[in-house]
Amino acid sequence: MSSLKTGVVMRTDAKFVHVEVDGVVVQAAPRGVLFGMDDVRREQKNPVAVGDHVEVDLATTPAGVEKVLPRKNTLSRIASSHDPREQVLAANVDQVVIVGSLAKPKFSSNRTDRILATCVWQHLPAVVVLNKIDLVDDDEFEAIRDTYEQIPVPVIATCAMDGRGLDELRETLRGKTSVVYGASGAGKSSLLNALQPGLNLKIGKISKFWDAGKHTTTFSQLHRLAFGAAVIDTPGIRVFRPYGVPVANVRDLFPEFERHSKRCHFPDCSHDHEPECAVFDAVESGDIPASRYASFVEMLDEARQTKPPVDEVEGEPLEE
Ligand SMILES: Nc1nc2c(ncn2[C@@H]2O[C@H](COP(=O)(O)OP(=O)(O)O)[C@@H](O)[C@H]2O)c(=O)[nH]1
Ligand SMILES: [Mg+2]
Ligand SMILES: [Zn+2]
Repeated sequence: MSSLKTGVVMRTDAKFVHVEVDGVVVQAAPRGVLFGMDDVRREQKNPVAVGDHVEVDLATTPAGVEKVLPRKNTLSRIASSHDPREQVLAANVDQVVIVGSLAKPKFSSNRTDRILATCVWQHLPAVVVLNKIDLVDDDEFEAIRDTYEQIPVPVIATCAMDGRGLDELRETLRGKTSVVYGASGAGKSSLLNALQPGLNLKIGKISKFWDAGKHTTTFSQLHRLAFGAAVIDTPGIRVFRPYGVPVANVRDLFPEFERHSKRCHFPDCSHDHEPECAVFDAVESGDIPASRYASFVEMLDEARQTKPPVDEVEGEPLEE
């Protein structure tokens, strides 16, 4: 009988890949062959990611990850400003749940827009969760909610403290594999703990939020929730740069620009310097929120500066 089994990657750390095989999590070492197998993989920083379906050999000690099965999709970014390779944060996911706190830490439209743009690029459905609604007044909350609903993206308002929005969040997660992404301190662990008492994810202390480099979660981990959901808790990544977006495609990552862009004077208008740009006019008139346009311009500039990937072996910390 073959000792090869198929399993799901629950977590990766510096040494081991934690693979769920027949309901049990085993630690396995990736085989050398997985590094630099083909041109695609050589440009990836990590050959195995959370959510991957892998073949493991349980006959060796430690067990070995022999093969990564074809992926349905990935959530990826450029590894860091010093490492242009693709970093796969999760594979085989149904949606990305973007948790943004409305206060403490302050809501970041730039962070939210970057991950949303990545979801458009990678064809991943996204949901925005606006957490800590107890900390802001209605006007502030509604302005942010409207910005995302007009894209359109579904928005759920939550408070991990008093339970508002948790039923809606539970139904959104049920039956799916979701990446839960957000700033350190946004309340990801608090929300997951509230949905499943006993999960016992570590909750960050408020005083640590602004202490750069200190995060309670330092690796992505897949959790199975008893109501029938799989969630991948991600570390508090600061800068999310989508991988492999050509300059000409950046504008497509902001779907609400589309209905205006037909009226731009130039059919290939980049919406950042051309005269008679209908997208720019829409920003001026308030039809497109200025925060969205600012994120777009920043990502466009970044795409223009991105050099083609180079082969680099040096390890980089996950967070930046
Ligand atoms: N006021 C308020 N505080 C919250 C809420 N959700 C989380 N927090 C607090 O925010 C801090 C960070 O939460 P945590 O779950 O560790 O955030 P994570 O880094 O995204 O996992 C903790 O002190 C929580 O108690 C909320 O809805 N309202
Ligand atoms: Mg956390
Ligand atoms: Zn234009």
